Amino acid sequence: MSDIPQEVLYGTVQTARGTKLHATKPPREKAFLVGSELTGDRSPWPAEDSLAELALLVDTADIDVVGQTFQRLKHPFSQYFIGPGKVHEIAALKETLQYDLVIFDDELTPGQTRNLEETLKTRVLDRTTIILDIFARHARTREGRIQVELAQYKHLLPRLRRQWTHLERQAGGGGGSAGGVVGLRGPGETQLEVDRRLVSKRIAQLEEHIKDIHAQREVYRERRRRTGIQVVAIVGYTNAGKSTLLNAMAGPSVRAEDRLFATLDPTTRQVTTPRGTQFLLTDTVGFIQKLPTELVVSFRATLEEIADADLILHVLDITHKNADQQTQTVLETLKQLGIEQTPMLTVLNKIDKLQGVDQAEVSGMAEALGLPSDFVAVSAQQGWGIDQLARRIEQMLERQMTTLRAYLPYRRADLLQLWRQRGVVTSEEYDGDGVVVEGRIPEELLPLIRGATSS
Ligand SMILES: Nc1nc2c(ncn2[C@@H]2O[C@H](COP(=O)(O)OP(=O)(O)OP(=O)(O)O)[C@@H](O)[C@H]2O)c(=O)[nH]1
Ligand SMILES: [Mg+2]
Repeated sequence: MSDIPQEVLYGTVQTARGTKLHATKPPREKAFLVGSELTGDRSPWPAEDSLAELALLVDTADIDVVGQTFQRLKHPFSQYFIGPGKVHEIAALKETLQYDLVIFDDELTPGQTRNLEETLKTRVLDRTTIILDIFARHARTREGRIQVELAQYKHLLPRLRRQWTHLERQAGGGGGSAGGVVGLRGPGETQLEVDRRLVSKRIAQLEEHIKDIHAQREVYRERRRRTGIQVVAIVGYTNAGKSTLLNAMAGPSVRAEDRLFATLDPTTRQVTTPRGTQFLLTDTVGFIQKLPTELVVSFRATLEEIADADLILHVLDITHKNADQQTQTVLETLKQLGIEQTPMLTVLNKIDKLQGVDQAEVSGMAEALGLPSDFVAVSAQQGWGIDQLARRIEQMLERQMTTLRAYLPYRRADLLQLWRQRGVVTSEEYDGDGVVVEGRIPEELLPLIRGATSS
C-alpha cells in the first residue's frame, strides 16, 4: 500500500551472443532530506546525526538522497513545520537537484504535508512513512504483516485526501450515482468518506486479528512458563548486532544484515550453555529514535515477548558514533513500554573494531555512556566473549531461582534431568530409593518437584 515503488526487477537483457541474462532495477527515486533541531528539545540527537540516520533509512527504502538541509527552530511552524523561507529555498533547489520527493525527519501533520506538497509541487513524506515502508517490506510472518498493515492504516486514516473532488461536485449537484463508483457511494456521499469508512473497517478487522494473536501468544507463553524454561530477550538499537548475537549463541539461522530493521518478526531459539543449562533466546525488532507511535502500539504483541522475559540483553554497538544517543533511545523506549523491572545485562558488541583498545579503555567508554560496569564485551561476528556471556547469563538467571532441597524417588529420574537443564543442581546424595537433590530451580517448577517428593 506504500507509494514507494517496490524493488521490481525488469528489463532482462540478453547479449548478442546470448551469453548472459541480467536484470536491471528501475531507476531509484531521488529525495531531498529536511531535518530540524528544536531549541530546548530534550532529544539528545544532533540534527546532522539524525539526518544521517534518515539517509540510511531512505537508502534501505531504495531511494537515493540528492541533498539535505536542516533548520534550528524554537518550535515547529504550523503551516509547513519549517519556516516559509526555508520551504522556498528547497523549492528553488528542485531545478538543479531534480529531486522526486522531499522527506522530513520529523513527523508531519496531515495539514503540513498538504501545504508542503502544494508549495513544493512534489511528493512529501516523513520519517514515519519511510519506517513503515521498510517494515512492510521486511515483515515475513502473517503476524508481522498484520501488525505493519495496522500501523500503516492508522497512519493513513487522518491523511486520506480529497482526490475525488470532481465526483463530489457532481454528487453534490444532483445526488445519486456518479462516475465509476456506483455501489460504493450513497447519495451525496463523497469518495473521501467512503475511503475513510473502508480504512476504519479494515483497522477494526486488523485489531481483531491482533487480539487473536495476543491471545494465542498468551496461551503459548503460559505453556512455556509451565515448562520452567527461562527466556532471555535481546533488545537494542537497529543494526547493533542482535541477530548476529543470536546466531553466535544458537548457531546460524537468522538473517543478519548491514541494514536497518533487517529483523521484524521475533525469532526464538533454544540455547544450551557449556554447563548444560537451557534457555530460550529471543531476537526481535530493533529500536530507533522517533519510532512511530502507530508502530509501537501495533507491535504490542511482539514487544510483549520482551516484557515477559526473565532477562534482557541490551546489545549495543560500542563503536557507533551515536552509541550514547542509541543507548538513551533504547532505555527510554523500554521505559515507555513499561519494562523497567526486568534484570538487564549490557552487552557491548563489535569490539573487534576496537583493535588496540585495552580493557580499561573499553570500561572508560562504557562509563562515559552511563552504562553499568558489569557489562560483557563481545564480538558477535568473531565469536569473541560468547562463552563468558553464556556464563553471565547462567549466573543472572540463577539469581532469580529458588533454593530447594528435595528428595526425588528413582522413578522420577526425569525430574532430576529437568532440574539440571532448567536450573542448577549443586549436590546429589543417593540412597536406596532415591536421591536428595540440592540446588536452585525456577519457581515455575516448584509444584512439579514438590508433587514428586510427596508422592
Ligand atoms: N565488525 C562487527 N560487525 C558486526 C558484529 N556484529 C554484527 N555486526 C554487523 O552489523 C550489522 C548488523 O547486524 P545484525 O545482527 O543484522 O543487527 P541487528 O541488531 O539484528 O539489526 P536489525 O535487525 O536491523 O535491527 C551486520 O552487517 C553484521 O555483520 C561484530 O561483532 N563486529
Ligand atoms: Mg536483526
